[in-house]
Amino acid sequence: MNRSLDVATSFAASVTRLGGGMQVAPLGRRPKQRLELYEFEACPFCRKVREALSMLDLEATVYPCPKGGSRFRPAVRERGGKALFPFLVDPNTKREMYESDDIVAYLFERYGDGGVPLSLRLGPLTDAFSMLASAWRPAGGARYEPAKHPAKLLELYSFEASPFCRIVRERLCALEIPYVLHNVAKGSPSRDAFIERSGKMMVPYLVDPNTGVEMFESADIVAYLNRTYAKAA
Ligand SMILES: N[C@@H](CCC(=O)N[C@@H](CS)C(=O)NCC(=O)O)C(=O)O
Repeated sequence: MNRSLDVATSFAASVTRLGGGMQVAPLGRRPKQRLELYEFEACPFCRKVREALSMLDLEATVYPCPKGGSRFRPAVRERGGKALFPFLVDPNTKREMYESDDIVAYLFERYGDGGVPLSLRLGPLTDAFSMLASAWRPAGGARYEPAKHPAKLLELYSFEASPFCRIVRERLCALEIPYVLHNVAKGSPSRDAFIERSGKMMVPYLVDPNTGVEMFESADIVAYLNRTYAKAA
């Protein structure tokens, strides 16, 4: 896809959700162990959960489960009984959950101040706008593409409303590359540590411990992922 169109449709997806996942909400207790999220980028229900994670400044290990993918989908079927996404695992409470509304409510109850922001509690209206957001990029992070599997987890500094981060998450998703998602939305207390590490406040920022690469710039990151991990079908 042409780069300008790529960024424009990704930007449109964020605007359609009125920038949900741009700004941190009131925070509550912090998890000791990292959450785990099985999801795929194009799924509108998964987006609601990713917005919640950004707003609550929560990290997660993301296991991408694009359609046609075989890496992590079986684990969800085994653990929960069905291949339905999003699927959240909270090792701190041993909760394993389907259903985006239940997951969002759980996250704000446990890690926020209990109140779910309006943009995420409008039921069918929230779903409709999240579906519209996905509709801008129907092929983005929807289907599996053959890839090599890195031994160590990649790390991505991101926040849900950033159109540039979405472009990178879509690629990680299609290639079924699991990663640690560090959310650094506006107001995030994690931003100082991120700036300390990377040198400036800009996302997406990819860290690949398999190759020692650490980089900014969504187009360069996508090219790096393609070069390093994509396999011709
Ligand atoms: N009510 C559920 C709906 C979840 C749902 O329908 N997810 C779709 C993806 S958008 C799914 O998992 N489909 C099965 C598949 O992709 O194989 C929720 O809000 O979490």
